[in-house]
Amino acid sequence: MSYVDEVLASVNQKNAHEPEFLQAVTEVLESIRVVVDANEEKFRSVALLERLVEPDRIITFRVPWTDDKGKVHVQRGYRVQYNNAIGPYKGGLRFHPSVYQGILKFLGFEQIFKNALTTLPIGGGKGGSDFDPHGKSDAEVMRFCQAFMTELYKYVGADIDVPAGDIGVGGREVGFLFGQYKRITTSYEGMLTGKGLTFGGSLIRTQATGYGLLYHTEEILKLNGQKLDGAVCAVSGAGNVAIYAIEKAQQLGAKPVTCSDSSGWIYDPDGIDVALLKEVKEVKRARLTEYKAARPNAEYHEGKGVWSVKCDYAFPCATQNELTLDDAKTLKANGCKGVFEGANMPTTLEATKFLQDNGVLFTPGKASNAGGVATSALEMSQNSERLHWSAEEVDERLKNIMYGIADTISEAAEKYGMKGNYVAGANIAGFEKVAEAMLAQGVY
Ligand code: NDP
Ligand code: 2IT
Repeated sequence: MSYVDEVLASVNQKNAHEPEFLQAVTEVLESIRVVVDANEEKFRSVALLERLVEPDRIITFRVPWTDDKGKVHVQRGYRVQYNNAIGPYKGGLRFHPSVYQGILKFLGFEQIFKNALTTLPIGGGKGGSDFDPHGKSDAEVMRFCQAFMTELYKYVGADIDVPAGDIGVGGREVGFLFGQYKRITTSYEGMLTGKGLTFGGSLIRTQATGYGLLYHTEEILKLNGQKLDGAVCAVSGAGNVAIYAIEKAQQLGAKPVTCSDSSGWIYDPDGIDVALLKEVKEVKRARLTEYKAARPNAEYHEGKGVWSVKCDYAFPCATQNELTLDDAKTLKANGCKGVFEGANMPTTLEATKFLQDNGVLFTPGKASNAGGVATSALEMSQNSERLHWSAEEVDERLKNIMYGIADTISEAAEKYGMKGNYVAGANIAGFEKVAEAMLAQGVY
């Protein structure tokens, strides 16, 4: 049995109840097979793959918090510190009822390769809780965040592990988490990113994942003789990533016509009104029915459906496995020429294969959504030197990082005879950097 197959069999056996984690590991190991096969003895002798797939540690803790009526609730909190071969653990916190260890292991594992692709010195980690911020008051969210950090503070730090936002964790939550860390430790340090601009946050971090996704897309399209200008785009999600993807797509001359949340989706033939979307989602924290109420020409539908709309390019920006094989077939039939992942692993393995086999450009989240964590690393740099860079400077760096990632994954795919397979390109380029660092640091 080949080394890759052996490790895959063991991972499947040991983690049978974590399907998202198995999906992420399968995708990565299958696509680095060519590199592993060429170095089989060297890698096997130091158990490189076994060490890569096993997190350095997983911290799990109880999070008790009190609601506004005085009732006490208990949530589970986690931090998966996956791999720090190239820098301190770095990755977001997700607050969503679907969170369990398997989701955070998949996200932490993906983060290792994503962070390597940014070229910045950050390792991979992820954390979160099964807490659901929807419908909670600001005071409830604050008490939950304070309780969460009361445990987490022991394990994080500016040179140890630096969390940030993800689903359900934005500027409000990061502020509460930072306040509690500061209170407990009396230390004022950059141990979280995505902070407010008045207390160490970086300009452009809020916009970075969505903007970065579009910079990345621009470059991939350029490499393939296509362009965004005039293109109709389908976007899913209506959160941080989706909103700023829509904003940048418009700035680059494209026309995004959809967005969605967990209740339903919008088709706005005139193009999404991004100011209205921000008002509904960022200010009022309301449902998309409020968007429809203010836009008579727009359609609102319950459930799932953004991939049924005719578009040139698709940007899944909500959650994992939201774009299935059937969706991929519909997109292709409707003339879609490219799918660029804003979310982490939003496309199923079958859908990815279908798109790749049918000439649809496809880039994986670990490459195309890396702008968020890259800008987080820029926030860490600013915190370390106690300086604040201008929006232009951060945006310019973000742009160059995203163009660079597109070129890197394209070249890596070509080098191994898989031209245009950006999944393989991203996994190989990320793996090569992490593997080299792990090999140099001995067995640990
Ligand atoms: P937000 O919480 O800001 O927004 C998430 C959006 O997706 C909301 O519109 C939400 O709808 C919808 N959504 C979430 N879960 C589901 C679900 N199970 N079914 C249907 N819709 C869902 O999160 P982000 O925008 O920050 O994150 C979106 C994706 O991007 C995630 O995969 C995340 O891991 C990834 N990502 C985020 C980065 C960041 O910097 N924030 C960086 C890189 C990747 P509702 O409000 O109704 O739940
Ligand atoms: O998935 C991701 O890359 C993020 N949620 C951002 C992580 C970060 O540390 O900024």
